[in-house]
Amino acid sequence: MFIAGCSPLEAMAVASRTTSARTLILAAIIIAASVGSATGFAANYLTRTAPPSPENRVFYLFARDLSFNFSLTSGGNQLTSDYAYSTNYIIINKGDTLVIHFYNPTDERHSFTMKAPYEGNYTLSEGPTDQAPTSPIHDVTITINASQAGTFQFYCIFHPPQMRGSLIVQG
Ligand SMILES: [Cu+2]
Repeated sequence: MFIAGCSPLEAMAVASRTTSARTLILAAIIIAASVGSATGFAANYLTRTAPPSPENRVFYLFARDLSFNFSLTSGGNQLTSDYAYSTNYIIINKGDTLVIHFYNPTDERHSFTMKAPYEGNYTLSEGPTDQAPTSPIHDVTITINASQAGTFQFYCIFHPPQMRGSLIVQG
């Protein structure tokens, strides 16, 4: 640092004062931030309301045929089918009982599969096809007691990677 008109000793003193001032300002910012977040935490804790009462939540989920030519996809984004679920997110609260009515109106089989803690694997045969246009549409009712909060994937074992969704259990 060069300060015009100062001896090197005076310049060092000025530099040191500048540093101290900076340190003080920095310390003030850190303290303000800590007090602020502590206050925020306390306010959050004090105003926290009771968790929502458990509810029965009923969802209708469908296997969907998106009807595009998946063989035109390529490279790292290549798909092996054009199937998807009718929704990618199911959001409930911890403590809820989730009832999913899962239908397969498509011409291929599909599954609703989850790993622990909501482990399950439900496969539905294909529904009406061109060859059998009046064959029944299969469905299954899946019940999940949402005892653990978090985000959990559900997926079809036959149509990765895109036939999947997330069950979000808010804690
Ligand atoms: Cu599938």
